[in-house]
Amino acid sequence: MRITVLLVALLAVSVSAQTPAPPAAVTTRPAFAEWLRQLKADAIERGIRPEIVDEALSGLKEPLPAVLERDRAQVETVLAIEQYINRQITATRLRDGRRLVTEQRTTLDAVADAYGVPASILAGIWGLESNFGRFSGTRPTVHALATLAWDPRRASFFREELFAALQILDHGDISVQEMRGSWAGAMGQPQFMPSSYLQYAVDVDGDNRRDIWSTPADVFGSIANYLRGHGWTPDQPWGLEVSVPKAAFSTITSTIARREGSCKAMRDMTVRLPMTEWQTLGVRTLNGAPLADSSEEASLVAGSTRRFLVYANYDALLEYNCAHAYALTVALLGEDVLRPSAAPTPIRQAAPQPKKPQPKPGPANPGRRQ
Ligand SMILES: [Ca+2]
Repeated sequence: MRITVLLVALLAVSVSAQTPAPPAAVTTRPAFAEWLRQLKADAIERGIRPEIVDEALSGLKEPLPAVLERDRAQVETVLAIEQYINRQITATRLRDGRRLVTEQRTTLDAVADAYGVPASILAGIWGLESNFGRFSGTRPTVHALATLAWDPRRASFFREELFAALQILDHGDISVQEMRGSWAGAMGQPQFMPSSYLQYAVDVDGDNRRDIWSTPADVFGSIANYLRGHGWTPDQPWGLEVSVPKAAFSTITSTIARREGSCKAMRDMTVRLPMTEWQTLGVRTLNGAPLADSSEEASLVAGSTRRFLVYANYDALLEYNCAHAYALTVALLGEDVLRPSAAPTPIRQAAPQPKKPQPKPGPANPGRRQ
């Protein structure tokens, strides 16, 4: 095997949006009004109806300072996978999540059945992205994207996202006023960037609008469709938490290769091996039982204290946001909120301090959002 070291995975996020950019060519930046005039002409040339272009862009007088400030804030936070999980899966979030998921259970189950993506995964993403539909950002998307498209730092990326947002408005899915989300243009309860919306948002309730802002069926369907579009195999699990004795972990770390990939999280997991091989290496279920026979191959993902065997479907979660902390929290949060409330939540182990600084997990996947 080519690489012989398994990184003991601290939280690792490969985030182009959080990579410091080269010095901006501020001197060549046109005035916002002048830039906007050209943008409007380009949008019309791309086929957006002039009245939509006018409605969406004419009210914009200046870039949004708060958006520029957020974009420049390069916050480095030290968080291990376990710390992130513990911070996100709180008693309050579970209590509220159980209530909100129960309210939507029929819709959630119907979408889960239709797409072959477990309700727990849909609930986990819903919970993490929007606190189960309660908050999905209040920034006006067009204004935020226009600000970031005008700013030279990542202008071409956000310019395309801005045109995608105008396409959505042109189609009539949402009004300019209602099109809101994060400071970086991630929209609605799934926090889709406009380009992801165009590709993956779906109208499940049949009103001819793909409403990821306030229609739960469309929210769940769009998340499920995104995962299917990124390789989720229907009716297959994501993975499971396992126990790995110290000596076995040491052997695995020194002998099993890591995967390759453009995203750091992909490189912070082992290659896939048959479950029988993991069994031979000493990996067991959390309560020490032998691993179930499975034809699926799995990779080992290691936090500071917790270990997980993850199947191919886990990759689709990394496509949503390429960080193990994110993907594991989605899976665990979803399972927790769907667990009957009488059942105790597994006790989380206290997370030790990580060994080195890592970027904060956050608005991440360039394919989906920034
Ligand atoms: Ca709809």
